[in-house]
Amino acid sequence: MALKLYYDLLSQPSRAVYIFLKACNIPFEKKLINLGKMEHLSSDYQKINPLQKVPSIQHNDISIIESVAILRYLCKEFTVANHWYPKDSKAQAKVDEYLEWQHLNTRLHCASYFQKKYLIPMITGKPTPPEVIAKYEKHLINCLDLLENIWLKDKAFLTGSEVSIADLLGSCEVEQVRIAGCNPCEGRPRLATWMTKVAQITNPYYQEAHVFLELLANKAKEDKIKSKI
Ligand SMILES: N[C@@H](CCC(=O)N[C@@H](CS)C(=O)NCC(=O)O)C(=O)O
Repeated sequence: MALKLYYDLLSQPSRAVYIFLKACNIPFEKKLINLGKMEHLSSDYQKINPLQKVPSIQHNDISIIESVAILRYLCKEFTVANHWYPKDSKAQAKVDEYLEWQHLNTRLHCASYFQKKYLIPMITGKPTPPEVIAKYEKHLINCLDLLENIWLKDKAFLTGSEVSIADLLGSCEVEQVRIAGCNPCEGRPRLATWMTKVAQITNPYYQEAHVFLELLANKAKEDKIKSKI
């Protein structure tokens, strides 16, 4: 069976896998699972991903869920440049360090901030109380500062001098907070340079995957300016 990717480009890990497949020239069939239309909750999709989340892939006789597992599988199963997930144990362990860390850090704090400040109020029509947003913002700021001052302190990319799957997951996750009106790069020059580099290396696909996000982020920026007038 040809490779199939089940995804929604509003999902951070979906964008990372989508950009990776495109940047590595791996042919795949696009299977859009529209989160806004609740398509991830259908019984058909539940057979592919019992957790009813995106992304997932199907390849030959296997379905794989979880973006980290998917990206590692793709790096082993297809011919891709070594820098994405180095074969050398030491270099690979450096990429793995970030992949393990990000679940309870970049992923948790960027996604939680996005959900509390933007997604949940948008769905329910009820704004999150400012003191609750402040709590999530504190965690977010701490996490972005760790990216700036620890992970990117002395390296061009999160885990070394070359781009890896860690950078794709990281950058797609950080982009998401822009929809909620946060500029993650403000006061963080290393983060800004790093995100620009990840985009440059994977363009035009990075841009393509972020078209809708850019629209939402620009709207959030305009709303912020208007609220100050
Ligand atoms: N750890 C998973 C996270 C997957 C995930 O939470 N996906 C979100 C979109 S970013 C989703 O499908 N949410 C739908 C829901 O929870 O109902 C991964 O990295 O693939």
